[in-house]
Amino acid sequence: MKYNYDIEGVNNLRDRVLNILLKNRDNFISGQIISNSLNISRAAVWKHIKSLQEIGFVIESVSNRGYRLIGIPDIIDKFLIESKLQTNRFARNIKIFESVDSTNNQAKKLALDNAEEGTLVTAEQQRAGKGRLGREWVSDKYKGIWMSLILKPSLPPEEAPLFTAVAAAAVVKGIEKSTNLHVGIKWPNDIIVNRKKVCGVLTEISADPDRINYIIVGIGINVNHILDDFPQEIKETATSISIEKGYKIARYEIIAQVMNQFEQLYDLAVLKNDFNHILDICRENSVTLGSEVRVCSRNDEFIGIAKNLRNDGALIVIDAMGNERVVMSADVSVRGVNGYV
Ligand code: BT5
Repeated sequence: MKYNYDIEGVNNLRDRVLNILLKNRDNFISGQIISNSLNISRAAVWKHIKSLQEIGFVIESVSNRGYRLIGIPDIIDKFLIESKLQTNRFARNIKIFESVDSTNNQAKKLALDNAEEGTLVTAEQQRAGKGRLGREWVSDKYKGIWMSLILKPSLPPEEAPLFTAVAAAAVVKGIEKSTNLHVGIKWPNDIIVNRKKVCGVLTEISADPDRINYIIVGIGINVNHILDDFPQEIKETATSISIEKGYKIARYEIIAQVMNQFEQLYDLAVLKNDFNHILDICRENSVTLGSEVRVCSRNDEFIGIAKNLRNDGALIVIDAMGNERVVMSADVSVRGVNGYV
């Protein structure tokens, strides 16, 4: 049998041992082969195997046959994410926290500290996860993906709202690729499955009058929650990927696939100035277009039919008088007239 140990770019020894096991997943590989290929002792190989087992990797060890990786824990691990990344820049620099106030706040600090575009901040738990307009985002430990991406497009600030559309399109495509689950977009920032919210996007912008300094795109995806994990206030309106699929899903794979899609769509938008493809994905997967919606802003509320997404990302709604109303995303919530969607 030919063993595969592509160790390029993997520096840490534990990760290099893991890389070999991953590449030969479900097959035995001898301790001697690992030790020879990494130029470390058999005892050192054993030490790294034990440390991987301690963080939840299920590795079988059989004398005369060696080691076999049979289970990967659901941890957010840099190396696991990288093993599925196909990007050049996005998530190549990752900062992982066990617990933070909000990954958007941490990303903002890094952006102010000159972090490069594509830097990703993730956390196992947020103690003060943020929704739009000061609302709370429930971010339980180990259950979901709470992450924020730093973008620095050379574009004027008027274009910034379009990046919520880029994120929504990337999430739809990324979830589909990693889990085969088809999800829809409730304009502008909710990702929906079976009429319930599985993900929310919070885009925060720092800009001068003529240019964007940075954009933080915060993405919260409910992954391994069961219904009882949600607090009473959102039990009726929230769902998770595993509730919809019926089994648990590895979060690292979803993170990587969302980043893969995000970079492709972002490059199309920013380098080729083509937002049309992204808006088409949003239109095709919209659960808002064609429906009767209630638009609520601070000083206005009306009911109408959502007609189209304009090229700048605004929603066109026809009100009861037949007038075309342009709804910008900044300060409104759009509800179905008979419930959440
Ligand atoms: C959002 O706001 O949907 C944006 C959520 C963004 C969360 C991410 S997580 C990583 C990053 N760091 C942060 O601090 N935030 C971002 P909005 O459209 O305002 O929706 C908020 C409303 O959704 C709340 O008022 C609840 O009704 C509901 N909600 C809260 N937590 C939820 C959850 N986990 N799942 C589904 N619905 C939730």
